[in-house]
Amino acid sequence: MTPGTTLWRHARLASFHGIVPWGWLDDAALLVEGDTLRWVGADADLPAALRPDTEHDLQGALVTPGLIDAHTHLVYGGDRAADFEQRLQGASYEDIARAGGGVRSTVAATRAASDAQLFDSAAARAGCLMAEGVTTLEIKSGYGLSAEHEARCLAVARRLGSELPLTVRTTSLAAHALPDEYAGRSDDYITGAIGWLAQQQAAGLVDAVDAFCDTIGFTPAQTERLLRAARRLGLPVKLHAEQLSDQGGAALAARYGALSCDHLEHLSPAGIAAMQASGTVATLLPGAYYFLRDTQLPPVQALRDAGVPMAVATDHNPGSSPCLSLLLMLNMACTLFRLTPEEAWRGVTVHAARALGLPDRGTLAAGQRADFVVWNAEHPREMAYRFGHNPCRRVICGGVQRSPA
Ligand code: DI6
Ligand code: FE
Repeated sequence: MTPGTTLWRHARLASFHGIVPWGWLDDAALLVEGDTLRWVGADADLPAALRPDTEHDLQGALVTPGLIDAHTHLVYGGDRAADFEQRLQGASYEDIARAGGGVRSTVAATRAASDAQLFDSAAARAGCLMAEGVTTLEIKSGYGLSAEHEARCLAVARRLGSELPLTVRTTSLAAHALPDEYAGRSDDYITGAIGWLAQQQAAGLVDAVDAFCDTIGFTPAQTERLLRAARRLGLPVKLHAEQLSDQGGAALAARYGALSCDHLEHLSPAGIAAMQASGTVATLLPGAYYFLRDTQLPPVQALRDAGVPMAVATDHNPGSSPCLSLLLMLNMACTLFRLTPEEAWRGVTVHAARALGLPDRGTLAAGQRADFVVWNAEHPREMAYRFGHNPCRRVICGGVQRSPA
């Protein structure tokens, strides 16, 4: 059976396709067949013979690609509101982590949570992101830290993708923190994590591999062992790199063809050059920068000068970025990191897609997935300008309208 065709007419379109700023078209039409865009262009150029099954007149409403949150840790138990309180009483993020709080307290809460609790809490969080037009979401494990609990968290993330109307990509982040049972044996832990990876892949649970390469995470040598194992299994890699210190993680990940290096506040010129050479995306996470009250800015101008594509994501996690608004990250990428509104938008669309290795989305053009958002706004720069405001009117995900018209 041929899937139905739907024609969306008279959109103000920011397609992020081609060389025009914003991929802008004043009066555009989009023809959707099944889950794919068949034709996108000026309304005046619509082929005369077109006979769509359904037609909508958008009356000049703004349309953009569906938003892509390319870095989240959405599946976990509990919260860290008490850590937040301690930080306000003077403890640093590293102090809390070293004292057994931080990531390890979330690991305990995650292990204690049932699958249903993990699913329901993550689904509620995904719902907040989706309400703002997110159609593709990356979810990392990293709060299970054992074969059983890492696989459980990845399975919950996979189930979110099959039960909710959005695409979920899963990333194995067993090398997020050292669990207590491996205290003093971090090399053994990495050996274990490498073994789990093959099992996770055989179970169809993992799309990419990530690690936290930093002073309170894993060393470059340990990170490299994991990245090498991932590549041997044919899995793409990403890295939490240069967040709290410069470990040379970005250059290391670039050698393994990393899809993205993320955070990057302490990224060096050598790291930038390596990322440029390997075509690695720089994923900027203004929520963590803000929430940890960091003062070291990522080298945005140098990344821009080098032509390294920049993505922007929430880094949603309970410890350093309990943020559930990708639209707020657009604003913070501009106010805190000085991205232009168009750069910030490209960061949650076309460059976010690249950070996930998904060339079929992030722009609106013939052949791309039909993931798009209709907004109560005139121009996408308005979403970078306002904050605490959600003008999302309707979301079409894989050709299917998600919210009521
Ligand atoms: N960097 C971060 O900012 C998060 N993980 C990481 O590797 C923080 C995770 C947490 O505090 O729970
Ligand atoms: Fe993260």
